[in-house]
Amino acid sequence: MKKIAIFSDIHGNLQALNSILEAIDKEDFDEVICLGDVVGVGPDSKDCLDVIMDSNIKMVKGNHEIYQTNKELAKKLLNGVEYAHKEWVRLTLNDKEMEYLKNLPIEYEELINGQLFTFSHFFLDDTKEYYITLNILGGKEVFDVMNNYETDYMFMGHSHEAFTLKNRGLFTCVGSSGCRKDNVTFYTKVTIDEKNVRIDKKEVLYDRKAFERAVLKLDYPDRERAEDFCNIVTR
Ligand SMILES: [Mn+2]
Repeated sequence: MKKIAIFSDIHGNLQALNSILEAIDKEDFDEVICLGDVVGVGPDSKDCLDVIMDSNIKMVKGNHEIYQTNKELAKKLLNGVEYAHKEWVRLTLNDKEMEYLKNLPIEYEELINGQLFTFSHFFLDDTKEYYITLNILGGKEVFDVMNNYETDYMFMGHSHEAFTLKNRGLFTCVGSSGCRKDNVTFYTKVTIDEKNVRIDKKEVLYDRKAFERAVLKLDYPDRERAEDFCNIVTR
């Protein structure tokens, strides 16, 4: 039997990250995988990244990590305030952290009991270098993309709402653990044995008040996005 813990889209929510890792620590997982977007949106990108770097967690790149390492692409894709936010995050990161981001894989694959497991922040195009922007629940388009994936199980993030779609393989979006609207976050527990693959969402409480304080004490570019995604009332 193999047990894997997965989470994604922490987005600078240090309180949620710490609570998830504490919960994961209590169980004997064989692997812990973070599906990207550790940085951006919330107030504590650098600290969250340091926690991941100091752990044995396997991480893949999300678009927010790509924005940090590919300035040209960030310029092309982001509007003024989004770019200002990216630069604000960038100025907090040192060379070691930037090097870590540059070296992250975009996809991670593992063969378990003869079945292929794919871990990635989002759907990738044929070059496996860039991702496909699509409305993730947009019907036929999504199924066309899934048809190009030679895998049995895929786990991804990016969409902040969790969902599972069945095609040739089983595609699970684990959702965002950092952009939460209350004091509950979660990780995904995958239990794999000879016969079954079981996927459970495990809820975890985190220090919501400390998170809100961390957002509100800093006046950073595009803070409104964090307020909006996390339902933080400023007045
Ligand atoms: Mn993303």
